[in-house]
Amino acid sequence: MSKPKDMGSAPRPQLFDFDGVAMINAFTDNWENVQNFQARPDDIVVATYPKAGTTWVSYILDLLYFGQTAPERQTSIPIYARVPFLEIAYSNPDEGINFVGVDIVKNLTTSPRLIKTHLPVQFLPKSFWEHNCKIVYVARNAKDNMVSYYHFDRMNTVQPAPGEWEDFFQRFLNGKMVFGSWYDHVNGWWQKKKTYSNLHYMFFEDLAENTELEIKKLCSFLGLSVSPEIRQHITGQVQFDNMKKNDMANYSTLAVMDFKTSPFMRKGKVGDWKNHFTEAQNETFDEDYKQKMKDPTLNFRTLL
Ligand code: PPS
Repeated sequence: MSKPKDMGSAPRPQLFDFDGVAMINAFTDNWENVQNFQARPDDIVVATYPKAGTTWVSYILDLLYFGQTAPERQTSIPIYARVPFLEIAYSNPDEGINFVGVDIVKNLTTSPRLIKTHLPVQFLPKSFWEHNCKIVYVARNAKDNMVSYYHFDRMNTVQPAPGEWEDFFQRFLNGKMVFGSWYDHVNGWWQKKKTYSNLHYMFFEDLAENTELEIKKLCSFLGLSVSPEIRQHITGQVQFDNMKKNDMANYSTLAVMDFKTSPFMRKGKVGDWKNHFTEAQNETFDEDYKQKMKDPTLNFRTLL
């Protein structure tokens, strides 16, 4: 797939308020079909705020379920087709792109279906709850999440333009990001976990610290029996450097992303915020964080 000719100057979408959550058209245009989506009891949802480790966990899930039985899909189907993005509805006829997440999920022939969403908890289609589907939520500390999102908005032409870092920083604190406030998102899903037992809440930082242990916990949640050898093998396959050079996992096949500006697999680190935040920004951030994050049971690590 070729890159858009005028990628640098392509018009960027505008944010608007959607029931209290900042959104862009690409994620609301197919709203009714998304909300009426019919889940199956064995569907597995991977839910995240953007840039929290969605692709990492999607790839782990795909390997756990299909790595042994359908190894060919690892070298032939991009991760975004194996684990479709439920709410996306984006088309660009010039580039031959027509992504309607709901339809892509419906056309999956594998079982279970692995489904990606960035929806805040209150927007998840109700059929998933009714069928008591397993949900894996991945959260990443706000500072690194913000930095990753900034670089993503620079390189992804279907996202709003990030503007200057200082402005982006402020917008993130104000929750004016696509899919809304990080604070509301991670909190909303955390509160849900208290009443919905089929929700496994993971942290990017834990995955970075001990990937194999996190895979083990994930298997236990999913009820999967996976041998230590296979678990170790998957741990190797999903290391950052391996995913970065894997064209079926690194998004290099998507024309709307400008890898010359920033790669999708950028650094994959905990603590990169230190290279972006000024001291003043860090103080502002920490003060604001205390006001917004009141639940003492939800703790993030910003360094390992
Ligand atoms: S998206 O667009 O919301 O689906 O993006 P998402 O996949 O959630 O997040 C992308 C960030 O995750 C990093 N990543 C990884 N880090 C470490 N190890 C592995 N295997 C890995 N895979 C993805 C990716 O590099 C992005 O983070 P940054 O900090 O920008 O590098």
